Amino acid sequence: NKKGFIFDLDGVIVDTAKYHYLAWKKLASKLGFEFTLEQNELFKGVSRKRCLEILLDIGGIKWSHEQFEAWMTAKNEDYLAQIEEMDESEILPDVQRVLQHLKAKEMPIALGSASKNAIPILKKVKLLDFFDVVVDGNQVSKAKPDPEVFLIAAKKMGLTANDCVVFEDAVAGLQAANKAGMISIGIGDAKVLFDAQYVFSNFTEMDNSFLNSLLIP
Ligand code: B16
Ligand code: MG
Repeated sequence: NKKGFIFDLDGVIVDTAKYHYLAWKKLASKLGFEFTLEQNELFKGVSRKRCLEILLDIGGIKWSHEQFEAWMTAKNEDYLAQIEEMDESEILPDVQRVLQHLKAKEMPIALGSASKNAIPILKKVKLLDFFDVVVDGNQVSKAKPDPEVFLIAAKKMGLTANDCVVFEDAVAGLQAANKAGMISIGIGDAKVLFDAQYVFSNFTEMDNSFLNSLLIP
């Protein structure tokens, strides 16, 4: 009996939130307002387009379609420049141990990310080979908290939603996992991630015996 394990990217495998933040902050300051780390919390797991809509709302900025597209491009170019230097040292603690353990148990592994830059990032940190299936922002039309991204991942693994486990750092992502009928595991602060069925502050807190307990039918 196989269980599929679906990993979010930003905030679960690597901490790219800080690079997204710097790029959004730069755009905000170009437009003449401040963008705080606290506001950046709202951007986690949220699509690029939705992030820009929220940012322009925060700044009270009116825009045309052309400007919107140009700002999206500018933000992404800045972000890509930031992640250019990424390497394995940016993998979050114990991610490799968890991936290796699941691989050794021959469990299918998928990525379920809102990012359109997921594949280049996985290549940079040399983890792409662990993934049997990658579903990213290029393949989904409905952003988290819609369960689409995780349902596509389950389908591609050949599994039903009930046989999938999702690791997520964002509230929207956990809600998506719950809606999909999957086991939702929050990685981060339990006070924020109360939608999750289980919460661990990071993977070092999650031992292999917990992972094994998820494999029992
Ligand atoms: P991109 P995840 C999400 O990734 C990020 O958490 C979110 O902050 C970002 O806006 C979104 O990806 C889109 O990223 O601009 O690279 O397409 O957490 O779902 O892996
Ligand atoms: Mg995330």
